[in-house]
Amino acid sequence: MPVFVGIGANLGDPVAQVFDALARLGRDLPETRLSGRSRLYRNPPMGPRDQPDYVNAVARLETRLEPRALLHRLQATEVACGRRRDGTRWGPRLLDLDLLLFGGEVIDEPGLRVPHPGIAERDFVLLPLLELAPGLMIPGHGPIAALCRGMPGTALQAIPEEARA
Ligand code: 5RZ
Ligand code: CA
Ligand code: CA
Repeated sequence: MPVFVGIGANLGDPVAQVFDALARLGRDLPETRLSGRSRLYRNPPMGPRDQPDYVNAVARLETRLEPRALLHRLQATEVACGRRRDGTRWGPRLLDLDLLLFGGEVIDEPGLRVPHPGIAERDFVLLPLLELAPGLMIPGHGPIAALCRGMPGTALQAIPEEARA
């Protein structure tokens, strides 16, 4: 099943955190393969503004895990990358992994909503998704290309890969 995961970080060394997360997604998840990723983008925080800029990217996975099992693995990966929840909603974090899309499925269960509820409003999710899968259909929202039309994208700054430490 093709799956898309949103990656975000804005504490510590966010670029290193995102690369660490990508490596772990490809290595530590059972019955799962990392099959692609977008570039990394630096961009200002949405929601609460009193926090550092984010680095965001989107990963594509191929998995045989069930959605709930995958979600638990993503949460375990957040913890493995140092995330500690302080109870603040939308606060700064070392790593945030969001299950964006699970094939073409629509899931609306406590703690598990797919497509991710914020997907259609967030340029830092949509533009990397467009880069990775330009023909993608988002259940309930339509083609990714149509969602990206009218998104300026000027807030997103692609991070050159050769700048990697
Ligand atoms: C967006 C919350 C709009 C409230 C959000 C990230 C409103 C972020 C991230 C960037 C958050 C959220 C959840 N900003 N803000 N990247 N996560 N740039 O997206 O990953 S908090 Br209104
Ligand atoms: Ca998020
Ligand atoms: Ca999250």
